[in-house]
Amino acid sequence: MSMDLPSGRVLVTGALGQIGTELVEALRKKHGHEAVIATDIRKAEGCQILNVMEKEEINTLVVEEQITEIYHLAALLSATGEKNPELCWDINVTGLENVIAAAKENNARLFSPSSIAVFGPDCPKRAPQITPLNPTTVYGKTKVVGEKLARTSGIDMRGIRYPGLISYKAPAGGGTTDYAVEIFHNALENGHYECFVREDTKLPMMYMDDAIRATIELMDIPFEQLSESRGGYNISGCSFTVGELVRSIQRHLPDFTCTFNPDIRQQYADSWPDEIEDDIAVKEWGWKPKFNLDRIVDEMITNLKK
Ligand code: NAD
Ligand code: AKB
Repeated sequence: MSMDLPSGRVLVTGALGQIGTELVEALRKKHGHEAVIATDIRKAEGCQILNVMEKEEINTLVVEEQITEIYHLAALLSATGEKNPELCWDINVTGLENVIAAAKENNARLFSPSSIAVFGPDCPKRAPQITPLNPTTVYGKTKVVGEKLARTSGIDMRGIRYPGLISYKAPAGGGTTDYAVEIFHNALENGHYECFVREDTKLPMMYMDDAIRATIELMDIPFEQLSESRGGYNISGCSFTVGELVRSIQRHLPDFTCTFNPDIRQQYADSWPDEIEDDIAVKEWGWKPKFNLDRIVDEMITNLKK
């Protein structure tokens, strides 16, 4: 198992998504532009095509590019995943197994995100790090498998149970927490948003800057310092209801209105915790968020207006 900190080249899968768009930027700043190979199943400038279902192609790329660190972001999120559970399992579990195989064969370190979707309705509303994981969604189940693989695969593999992520550089990718991104675009473009979960729905959320910093900080910690929780650390950002989000947006846009028309995503949201207990991440690698609700709203409105 590799116990060293990175000194080689970095591969990112799913690089054109909500997280990849900003993580690639941050990794290129850290390691240099040429050292970071961005890949996705979709085509874009500066990004190579790589389908994570193609095991041999992943291995060939890792060998040819002398990859020593992989950030595996290719996945289907909860809302898209529940519409096509078999595809969700294939991409999220088989795709991850393919990436683990390439990492193992080439002694590369691996970051693979988990999610607050690992928790189920039996979890306390303030979710502890260590608690039974009984998610109701297929998406959540794939993330529980990912965390288990982090403990059993025999490689240096790490992850974070990201909360819902809020950002302005790329659209949210088909999750339940997408309302917390869509609401800003609708507020600015139409002055109105019809939300697909109830006003009192409260979920753990985080601004993308915090999430990217957490990812890089976690990967910088010596392996020996991390415990069995390394496959999916709880990290907290801030928790708020949609009503609180609306009122914070109205500080900038007093005429903004929001109506509520819950759909199937309400059930997924109701099965997840309201808040996250992140004592283990704080203790093991010093996690501390910087953005609260009002600061996130200020950043989102200012940047989207630009
Ligand atoms: P996203 O949907 O925005 O991006 C995923 C990317 O993967 C897309 O660009 C897509 O084209 C690509 N992709 C899909 N199938 C692929 C395949 N077969 N091969 C290669 N690429 C493929 O997702 P995201 O929000 O950037 O999430 C990245 C990771 O973080 C996922 O594992 C997700 O579960 C996790 N996560 C995200 C959030 C969030 O709020 N964004 C929260 C918790 C966990
Ligand atoms: C989703 O809503 O599916 C994601 C997540 C919390 O994993 N944002």
